[in-house]
Amino acid sequence: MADADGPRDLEAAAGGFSAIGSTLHSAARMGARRGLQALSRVNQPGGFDCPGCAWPEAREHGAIEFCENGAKAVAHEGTRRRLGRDLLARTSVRELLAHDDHWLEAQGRLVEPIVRRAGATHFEPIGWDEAFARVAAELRDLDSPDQAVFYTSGRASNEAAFLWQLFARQLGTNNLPDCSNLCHESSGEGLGEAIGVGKGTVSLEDIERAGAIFVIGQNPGSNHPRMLTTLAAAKRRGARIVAINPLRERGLVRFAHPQDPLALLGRATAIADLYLQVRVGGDIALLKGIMKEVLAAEARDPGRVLDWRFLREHTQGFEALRADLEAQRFEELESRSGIPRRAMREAAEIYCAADGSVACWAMGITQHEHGVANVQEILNLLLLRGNIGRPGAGPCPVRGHSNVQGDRTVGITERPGPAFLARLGAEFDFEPPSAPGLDTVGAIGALRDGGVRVFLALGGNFAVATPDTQATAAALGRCRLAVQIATTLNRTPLLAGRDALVLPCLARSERDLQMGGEQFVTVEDSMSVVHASRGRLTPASVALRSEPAIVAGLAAAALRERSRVPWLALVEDYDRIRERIERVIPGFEDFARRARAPSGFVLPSGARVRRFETPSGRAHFHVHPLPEDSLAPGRFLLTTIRSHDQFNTTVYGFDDRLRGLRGDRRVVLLHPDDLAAAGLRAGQGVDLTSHFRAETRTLRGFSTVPYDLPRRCAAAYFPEANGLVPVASVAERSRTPTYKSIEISVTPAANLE
Ligand SMILES: Nc1nc2c(c(=O)[nH]1)N[C@H]1C(S)=C(S)[C@@H](COP(=O)(O)OP(=O)(O)OC[C@H]3O[C@@H](n4cnc5c(=O)[nH]c(N)nc54)[C@H](O)[C@@H]3O)O[C@H]1N2
Ligand SMILES: Nc1nc2c(c(=O)[nH]1)N[C@H]1C(S)=C(S)[C@@H](COP(=O)(O)OP(=O)(O)OC[C@H]3O[C@@H](n4cnc5c(=O)[nH]c(N)nc54)[C@H](O)[C@@H]3O)O[C@H]1N2
Ligand SMILES: [Mo]
Repeated sequence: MADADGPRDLEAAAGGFSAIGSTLHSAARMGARRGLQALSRVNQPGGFDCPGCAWPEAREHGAIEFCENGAKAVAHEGTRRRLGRDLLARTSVRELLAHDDHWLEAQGRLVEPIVRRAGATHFEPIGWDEAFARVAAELRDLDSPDQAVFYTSGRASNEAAFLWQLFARQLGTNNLPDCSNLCHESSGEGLGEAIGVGKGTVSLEDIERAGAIFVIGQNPGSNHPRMLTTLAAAKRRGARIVAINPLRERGLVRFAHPQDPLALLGRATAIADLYLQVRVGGDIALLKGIMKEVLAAEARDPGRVLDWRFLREHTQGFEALRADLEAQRFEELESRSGIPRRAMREAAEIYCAADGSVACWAMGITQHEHGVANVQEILNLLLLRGNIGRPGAGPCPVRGHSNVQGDRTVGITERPGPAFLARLGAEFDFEPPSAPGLDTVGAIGALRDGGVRVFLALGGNFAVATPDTQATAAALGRCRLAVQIATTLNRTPLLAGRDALVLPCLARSERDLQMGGEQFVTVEDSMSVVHASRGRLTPASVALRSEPAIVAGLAAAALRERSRVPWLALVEDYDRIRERIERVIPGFEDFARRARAPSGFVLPSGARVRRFETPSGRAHFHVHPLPEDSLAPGRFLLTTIRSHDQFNTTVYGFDDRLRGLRGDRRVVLLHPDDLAAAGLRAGQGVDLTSHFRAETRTLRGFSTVPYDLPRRCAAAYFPEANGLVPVASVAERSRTPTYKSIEISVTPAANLE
């Protein structure tokens, strides 16, 4: 299906020459030899897991398995720049805060533990033992263990994360918020209720076999580039692809594989057969419209469209869904979604003609007030034709951070189940706390109210990734001690109220030497494949410690005789941690051996074989009302997006090649007619004001970009726009911030003279 394009078209495709150039540029930043050595190890057996996204590796190894983004992530941690003592001695915390995050990250790798002591203006070096002792003293001084919060970002390995949650629970708290609360929580919630497991059910082979692939609210060209290889291959063997996205994202339109010789000759593969530019927040209306057309097809051809046998044997709630769909009017669905009925029908035809359908989705679906409902409407569509638990079919929430799924599997959650707690308690001979802890949004509130005195983070950049940047910064300022385990310096520890400790760790790509020899860790990708990741590069500094070693050091110092866990012995040889994981978490039988298999192993899931672990034993349809249309006249529904030149809060550069934007990320994308109607010009300076209940928040210094997106929608970059998102504006049930639907007004820049 590949169609030939001229060189100019190729420039406009995702991948292609520009991606190669950008990749080599990244490698060069590490020093050419070290760079290429590192890149040749990414996602290879015996190598390390790409610290970029969570898209699975192809099973046949030998192929080069990294992309432009992976190269950037590897180059970022492999940089030769070091954030040394001299810089910290001459730059006060206040001065550090005056720099943006791009500058902070660009100072390079941390080389030793650093502390800002109460009352001090600067960070200074501190020894590991003293650092651990300070944290221990502060934790022991708490009135209640619930005054501590243990945040986790999804790059942490299974081994580090398992020890982290054990530390928190032995201290006595379930305050384990994580980046997943900001990310796929709506997927976990929606899937869990509908099919009994909060994960996707498909494998790469399923995508390779699917007749139709829906890519909804996801931008693989920027965020999961290796997925485009899979999609292009699916296309070539005849699969049909439907993209649902307010923006026409390049990677979903056409793709040239940077390592494909044909691409070098000027060929790109067209990806989407049907591109539905849905209004921001219009997915429920659109999915209902598509499902109405599926029911209409069934009415025309009774017994041939729906999978009646599957519906009878394995599902519950179909009649209620049908009644709801019959009551919906197409005019309403069209105006809410912005998609004409004929396009809904076309999507339904593609869906009904396919033997198996896979639905992939990401943040465009989850980060809405109706995120859980969005997910369940996707599941409704899949269930109608039995598209789950058979080859070439199923739900596929595409995860972000490379081990965010694994972290949840090994116990990073603020709401642990009783069975898990019982096994954890039995294994380590203690009584784990059962009361639910704080999630990420809850943690911001508790910090603000003075209920959190110690904030600890295993990676991530809590202050910048969360909503309401100003308010969250102020909230962090109320804790007594912030402890950040990190590879680079970011804003979060700079905002701590009194003391701040930054504990520098080894990066994924670096050699991890413990008493028991060289170690590897494990991660789980988006498709439940667990495999080893072994760093090979020389660490950025001799003083760095591994994440498991830092967590064990902290726990041993803080818990002392209160804990019967042999913390330090566990990290001498990570197989000892894996033995414990095996005894606590189902599905990890024979973990140490299977972790060494070149392609790892797949965690079992009932839903994959149509054994739905819901109370009824069936998969459930869910009926959700159309969300109210509450956008006030003259306002826009803002969505926040990523570029390929960032990894979340780490901004590598200011270009967005794939969207044709250069040099500036403080922009707001609007439809040209909306710009004109508002009396605004392209490139004009504007202020953005968000409106939530009676509250407003304003960010200044943005400029307008006319862009191809639906009327009354707007887009701006994460994290620049986070100050507009109210902490209290969260998804129903999953409590994910509504980063993808914020009501804003756009006004000419105020003259501040
Ligand atoms: N290069 C790079 N790679 C990354 C990351 C990164 O920052 N940079 N981050 C990683 C992480 S943690 C994650 S979670 C993933 C995120 O991966 P994605 O979810 O793909 O990333 P986003 O840019 O947040 O937004 C996704 C898409 O949703 C669309 N969208 C916005 N609103 C709506 C809506 O209402 N409906 C629909 N249907 N679509 C909508 C946007 O136009 C955008 O194309 O990527 C991971 N990979
Ligand atoms: N407006 C808006 N906000 C969003 C989103 C959005 O779409 N829109 N998306 C949300 C999503 S999906 C997510 S996942 C969150 C991300 O939230 P987080 O996971 O908290 O943030 P990151 O930016 O991924 O974290 C970057 C930091 O991780 C540290 N780091 C890097 N590698 C390592 C390592 O190997 N070990 C350790 N210990 N630290 C390391 C570095 O110091 C770096 O500064 O942001 C959320 N925020
Ligand atoms: Mo994410």
